[in-house]
Amino acid sequence: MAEELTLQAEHAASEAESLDDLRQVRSRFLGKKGVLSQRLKELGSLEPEQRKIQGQLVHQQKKAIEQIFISREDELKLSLYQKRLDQERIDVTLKGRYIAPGALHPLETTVRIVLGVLQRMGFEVEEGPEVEDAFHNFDALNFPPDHPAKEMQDTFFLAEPFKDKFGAPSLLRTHTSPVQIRAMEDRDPPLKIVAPGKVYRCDADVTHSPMFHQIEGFWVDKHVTFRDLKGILTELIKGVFGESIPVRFRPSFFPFTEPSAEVDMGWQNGWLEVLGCGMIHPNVLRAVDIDPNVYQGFAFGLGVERFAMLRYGIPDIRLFYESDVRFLRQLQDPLIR
Ligand code: FA5
Repeated sequence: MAEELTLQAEHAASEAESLDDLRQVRSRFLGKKGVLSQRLKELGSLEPEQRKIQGQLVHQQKKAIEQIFISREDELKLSLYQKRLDQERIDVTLKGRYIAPGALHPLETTVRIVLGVLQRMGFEVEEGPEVEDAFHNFDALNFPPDHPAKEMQDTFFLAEPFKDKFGAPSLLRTHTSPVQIRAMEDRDPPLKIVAPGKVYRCDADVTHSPMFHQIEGFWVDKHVTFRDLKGILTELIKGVFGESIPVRFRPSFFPFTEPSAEVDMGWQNGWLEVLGCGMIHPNVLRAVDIDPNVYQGFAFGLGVERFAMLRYGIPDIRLFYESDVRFLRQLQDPLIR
């Protein structure tokens, strides 16, 4: 009878095809309510002499059956492992699939080149929000209340619920100059900051896009002069386009700078405007509680697309936004990361 139970256990264990099955079968024999526990309990009703003999037998049997389950478990584990090895085998002789390496967009490359030159001259990089209020985008920058740039035709105003703190609708910033205001509100001079980012205007043709990128730069300190502006911007343009590029400063007008200038660079036997600049207007400093009798500064804003078009010789600004890899691949700049 004892032999029979061991044979039954052996048979049942060998039938179990998974570790789960095996666990169930095992508890039928060895569990708390299993056959062997039952047998051990029954010993209680035997005579002491008999109990001793039977007890030894049941214990031996229990050991043997435990061993059966341990062996079967090892066997199952090994076969499952074998199965996994077969299923998950990788063919190392198979040729790898080609994953094209990514590359920076030419506009990003251009931004990094410009920032690199300015960072080497001590400018810190900072960013501002693309959704602005009229105060930071216009008023604090000394735009008069009726300035045409504020009109719906030129500026994208946002509908509810994007109201500024005065209840006026927010807008998509039309230039990066509001970063000047935010930085000066935030901290006292000296400030030497460069701020790249997206800007938005209702404007679209081969050289104008409704979304484009600008890089703002400004330096406010006690002794910043127009001479610093000229020197730094000349260095910037030569740093990006090469030493031999002719650079010209031409008087211009911006509400937030006085005097103001536009910078042209030599291009195809003529001149091409690449950025606006000037000495920060005293009213702008006053708007952020900086005393214009103590501090002065200069600021400039350049169009990234314009720089990129010149650098790569691209005739149509819209090519930058079409994500055509045949175009983008031609402009890869392996040195810029
Ligand atoms: C400004 O936006 C001034 N904030 C620049 C400035 C900053 C002046 C600080 C003085 C001090 P302007 O509107 O000219 O200026 O734009 C600057 C540059 O952005 C232009 O020279 C041009 O390169 C580029 N730009 C303007 N509009 C577009 C457009 N729709 N698409 C692409 N580039 C544009």
